[in-house]
Amino acid sequence: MKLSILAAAALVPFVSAHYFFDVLIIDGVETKSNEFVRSNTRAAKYNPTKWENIRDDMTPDIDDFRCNKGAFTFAGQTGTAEVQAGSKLAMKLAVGATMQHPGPALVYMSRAPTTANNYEGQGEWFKIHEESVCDQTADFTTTAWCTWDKDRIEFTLPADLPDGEYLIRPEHIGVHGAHDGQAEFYNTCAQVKVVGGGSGTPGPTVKFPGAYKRDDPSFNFSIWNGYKEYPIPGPPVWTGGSSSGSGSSVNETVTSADNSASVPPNESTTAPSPQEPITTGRTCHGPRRRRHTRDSKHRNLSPP
Ligand SMILES: [Cu+2]
Repeated sequence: MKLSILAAAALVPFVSAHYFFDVLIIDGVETKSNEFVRSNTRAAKYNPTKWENIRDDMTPDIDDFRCNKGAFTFAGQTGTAEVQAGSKLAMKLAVGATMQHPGPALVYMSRAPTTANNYEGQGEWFKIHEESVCDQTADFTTTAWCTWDKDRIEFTLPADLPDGEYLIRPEHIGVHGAHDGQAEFYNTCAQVKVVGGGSGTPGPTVKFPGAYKRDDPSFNFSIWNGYKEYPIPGPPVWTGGSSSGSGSSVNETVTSADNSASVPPNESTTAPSPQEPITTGRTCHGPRRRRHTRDSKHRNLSPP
């Protein structure tokens, strides 16, 4: 079936914008753009990472998925912010963008063996924050999602975090095209030195790449046809204490024997139903309202 771009646009009634994180906010105080956040080498810095219809060569299956394309080449020129365990941080988008894609936001951390500006992120990552749907009664294609139209992801560093240098990896995932395998990943890394921390053992941990699989239910999900529970990707959030989270039993601390916990539910992730919107097959983007920042690829899609 062939639909014109205009007809497809009418079926996909949400505003789109691409974006990237560049500012770390510490206890409400904004630092400078890329002062503590690694930049990237993408031709268009705001492009998402995808499995389908990829922009440049970025997919979630390559090493650069840790901090975004070429980010490690900026590590040496990026500062490392001293932050107190237990403090409130945020990661803010560049150039006034807001998260006008439906989907979850997650924040991961990984401890550097030496210094943060010398660390590629190949070690273990644990999750310290996640948010997805905040209002099930709102429009599930837009405002139902906690991060909708916000310019930042806010989170708290666990007080139990051991002192040391870490990477912080904020991630927003646009799932508007996930029914078609086109989840969009927006992420980067900030460099921090945690002080005043505790003696917790963060976990469960995952690695990037590896934590996300193309056929995970989280990335084969439809926001169309009303609310349904969203399976948040990655391990459970670590809030302190032992490696399997607060209040865990001894048995749960054995990571190798705990694989079943990380296996996605064996639910069908079949093709989208015919009622779902038909996209143009090129991008997630239907209607153009010129919300993209300098995304010339999309400029010509405006209805005449
Ligand atoms: Cu998009």
